[in-house]
Amino acid sequence: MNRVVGIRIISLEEVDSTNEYAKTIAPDVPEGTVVVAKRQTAGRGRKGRSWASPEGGIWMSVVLKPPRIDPRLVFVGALAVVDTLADFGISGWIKWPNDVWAGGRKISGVLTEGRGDEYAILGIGLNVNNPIPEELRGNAVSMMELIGSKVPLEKVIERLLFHLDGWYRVFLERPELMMAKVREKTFIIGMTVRILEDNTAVTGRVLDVLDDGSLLMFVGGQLRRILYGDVSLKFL
Ligand code: BT5
Repeated sequence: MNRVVGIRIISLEEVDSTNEYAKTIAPDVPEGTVVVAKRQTAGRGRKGRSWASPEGGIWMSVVLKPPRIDPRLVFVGALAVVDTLADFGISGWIKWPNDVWAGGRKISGVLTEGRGDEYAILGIGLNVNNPIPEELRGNAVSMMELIGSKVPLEKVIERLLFHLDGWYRVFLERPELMMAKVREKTFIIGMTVRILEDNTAVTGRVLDVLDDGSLLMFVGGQLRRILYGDVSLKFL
């Protein structure tokens, strides 16, 4: 089967946000086109939060055109990051819905955005050799920090593209298999967490990640399904 992710790569020195750039070119480029930048001046997280993107990390967006836009696309990014980390001896875990953690801190974030059924942008930020800003140090970590030496960035990009391509294929053909892997790699299962859903806080124990990507929780003696809109999750 032909490769999809990475068939075309646009490398930039600096950009506001690779997701923004990818959105402007999305209608005119083939599926699988990748935008990668050395630095972002206005890297974004969800809900307009900012994403620190100094030189040395991977700031990348992939233009995808699946038959149907499905919010589970976020897991293609998260699993590809987990597998990429494993290639370098780092054990990474998914903090549902869109973070990857390693060594107890956040090493990567995924931001999916779409336009109807026309296209989806899968944005991935991965701390590799970049410095972590002072204010994030307690919660964020880089591959370099975990390994103890600089990591070849090109090699990490190459592995990430390889795994993105693989997981995108599984997502298209056997999404339930992808979700089985997500379940295996989600470290919050069994933990008590607090979730902020549309400004309403819900506290409970996480039981499972369901096949549709939602979180099954035990809240106040009842089962609750949390859809992964713009929720933020805190440990208790
Ligand atoms: C995310 O948002 O985790 C998604 C981040 C996606 C970034 C990529 S980079 C390529 C593409 N282009 C973009 O403009 N964005 C995507 P969220 O769950 O909202 O988390 C944001 C929070 O993570 C911030 O409020 C900080 O607390 C924290 N954070 C910011 N920069 C970080 C970093 N480099 N490493 C770890 N944590 C960070």
